[in-house]
Amino acid sequence: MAKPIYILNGPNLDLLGKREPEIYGAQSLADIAQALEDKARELGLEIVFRQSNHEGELVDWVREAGEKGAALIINAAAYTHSSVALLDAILASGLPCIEVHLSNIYRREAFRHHSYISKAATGVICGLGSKGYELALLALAERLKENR
Ligand code: CA2
Repeated sequence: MAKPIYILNGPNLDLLGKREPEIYGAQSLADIAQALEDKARELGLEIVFRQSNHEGELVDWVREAGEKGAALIINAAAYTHSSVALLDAILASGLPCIEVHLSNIYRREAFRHHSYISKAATGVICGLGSKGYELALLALAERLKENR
């Protein structure tokens, strides 16, 4: 069986749909997961979709993705701006990786303008809301097809 695409989400993204809809949209994380499951089925892909509030757990999952997955989509949330550990794990995984942010981090506070993750990312999508995850999945689907 083909390896799945891991879609990992960082701290506080479990609050989606409950707070700050003007920044992050009205959809819950479960809504986003469902839409991505549907899109993945259309594309003939398997996904593993997870969220954690803990940096170490995210590092463990990136390492799991490196062993069992074909590619990685990650919204590391606030760890984007602080985590060398996640950067190192993504680099070590050797996976194609797309970094996604719901909001346009460059229109926000200066501390959100720097991403440690981007150094390991094949591509970065931000500011398009949950559509960003879908576009990342499409891009990886094409890439994986080319490399078959
Ligand atoms: O825009 C994004 O996707 C972010 O990764 C979201 C992070 C933020 O720290 C990054 O700078 C940009 C925050 C995720 C918190 O999500 C919430 C959702 C609803 C209510 C409150 C927080």
